[in-house]
Amino acid sequence: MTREDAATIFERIAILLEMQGENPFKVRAYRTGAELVESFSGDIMKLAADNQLAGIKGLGEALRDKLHEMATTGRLEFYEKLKAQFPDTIFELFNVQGLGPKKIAALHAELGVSSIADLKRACECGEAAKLSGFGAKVVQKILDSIAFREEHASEFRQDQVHGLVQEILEALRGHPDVSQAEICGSFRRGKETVHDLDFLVSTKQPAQVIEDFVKLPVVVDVIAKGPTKASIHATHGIQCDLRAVSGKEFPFALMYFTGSKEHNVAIRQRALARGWSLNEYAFTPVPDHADVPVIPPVHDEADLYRALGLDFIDPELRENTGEIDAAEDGRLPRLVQLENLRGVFHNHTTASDGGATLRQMAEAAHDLGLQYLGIADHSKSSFQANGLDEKRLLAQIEEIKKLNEEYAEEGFRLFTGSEVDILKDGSLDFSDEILAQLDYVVASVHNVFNLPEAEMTKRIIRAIENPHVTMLGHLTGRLLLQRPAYQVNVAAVIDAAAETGTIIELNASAWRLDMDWRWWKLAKEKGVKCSINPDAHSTRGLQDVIFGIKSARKGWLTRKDILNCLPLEEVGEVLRAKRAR
Ligand code: DGT
Ligand code: CA
Ligand code: CA
Ligand code: ZN
Repeated sequence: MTREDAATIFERIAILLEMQGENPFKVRAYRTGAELVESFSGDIMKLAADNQLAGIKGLGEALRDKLHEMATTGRLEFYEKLKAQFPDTIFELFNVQGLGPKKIAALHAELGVSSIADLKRACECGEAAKLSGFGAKVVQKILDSIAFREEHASEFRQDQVHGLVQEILEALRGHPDVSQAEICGSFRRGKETVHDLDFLVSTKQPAQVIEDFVKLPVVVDVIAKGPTKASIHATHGIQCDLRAVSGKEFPFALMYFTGSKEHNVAIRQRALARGWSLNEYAFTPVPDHADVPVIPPVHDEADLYRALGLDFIDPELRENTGEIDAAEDGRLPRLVQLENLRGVFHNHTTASDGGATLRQMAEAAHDLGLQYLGIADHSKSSFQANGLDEKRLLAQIEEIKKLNEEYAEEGFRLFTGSEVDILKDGSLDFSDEILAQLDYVVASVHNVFNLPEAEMTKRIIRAIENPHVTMLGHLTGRLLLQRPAYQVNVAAVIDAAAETGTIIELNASAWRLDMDWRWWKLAKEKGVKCSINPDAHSTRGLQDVIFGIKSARKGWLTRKDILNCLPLEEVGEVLRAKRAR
């Protein structure tokens, strides 16, 4: 049994116990256990098999025994018994907004609801509204959530496809007949969600490459197969298209299949104006066109753009939102890269709902080559996330100070912080006196999402007007493919951030990528800085910055626009700046 399987079982035990109304501490123990098993830095399944788990913080005796049983027998009797009481589809219900374990238990016990399809029926026929604690409003919220999920049923988040893309690229690049392989389409452009994956290879043996592609282990079924292209469904159900072209055609096909369609249309018009027609294989002179310039050789995409009088346009920018004019005038930004990050803010530990301790998070950040790690556990109103009260927060500040003494000689530093809840009226969950003791503060909305737009906008602006608030967390609260953004006037919030000197977070979790990339150009024009925050709930979560980097690049951002590209010596000054205004 893999550690992922074991973690999933712990997570599911937590869910099932919660449904049965078990004590919240017990439920949390399994949830923390799941995070820990997933992000543990050694081979935890081997340790479990050898009974070597004692002393690992956050893993009590009950969980150690269960992990041992899973590692040695490949199953867990306790879980098998627990889950026998419910059908497997029950777990789908936990992704529906407005439904918690209590409501799911009631739906299951009283109406036999055990899947999203059952739930939809129970809501539509009026039965669900009659249950205690439900009513018309709750039912409407459930139906809205189901509709939102159905609307996005054919899309995938980056975290769902990232590993698959690497695996297929590796297989293609390792093929003896393939000279070049790339991923194109919305994935290459760094979109927050994608419909399908578009692969491209250059080869002299297209038929053989196609034949081997459809036999890859990730292939679930073959949709279509021809001499130079194929489409398959891969694991998770995502469609993958492969096209095989010659080396000469490769740059043209790469540009064409990267898109976007709107970018392609504009580029093709530009080519036509020179008397060249452009398709996925080549430039060709337009017959009867006056003064057609000689077509220069094209070996790569940069040559292709150069032939049209343009600087190379990074794939993330190819959305026809001004990148072509900028490329013509030499005004394209030099986009931020992963290597530019020097540290990360907004991270959770076991003190609230994270799976790793302060020290484990710090070591993981240090191992990634970062110079600093900003902690920001939840505040007391986020009781479901075990938010810290004043006393626990002050104790954490002390703990961080001690760790910093240890880390000082390694040139690494922890910053004290809080992800403080923005309450309904825009006031904050901690007093100014408490906030003043922190290095930085992230303010976020975590409840009461259903305010009218004007009220939500006012609420958020009031929060960031507090001089102690360094940055605004996940601006719209969206969960990609699961929950829409709440109503908020983003442009007005950007103006207020500019006015107050508040940094806006680009939450790098693949579920959020919030603030959305479409707003960053405006924010940058107004002088608002970005912080790419992993919002990590485990050591592994720190690596989500790769998704944040893609979105930042899509938002035209450079190293200079991003707080956490600053070296340790300079970043503290910026954190203090707003308070000093
Ligand atoms: P999605 O929906 O997430 O798969 O988004 P894309 O952009 O990957 O779209 P897809 O897979 O339909 O097509 C891949 C690229 O191929 C697209 O970005 C641009 C190019 N393309 C597809 N259809 C057309 C078209 O009708 N005209 C032009 N100019 N380009 C196209
Ligand atoms: Ca695509
Ligand atoms: Ca496609
Ligand atoms: Zn949050």
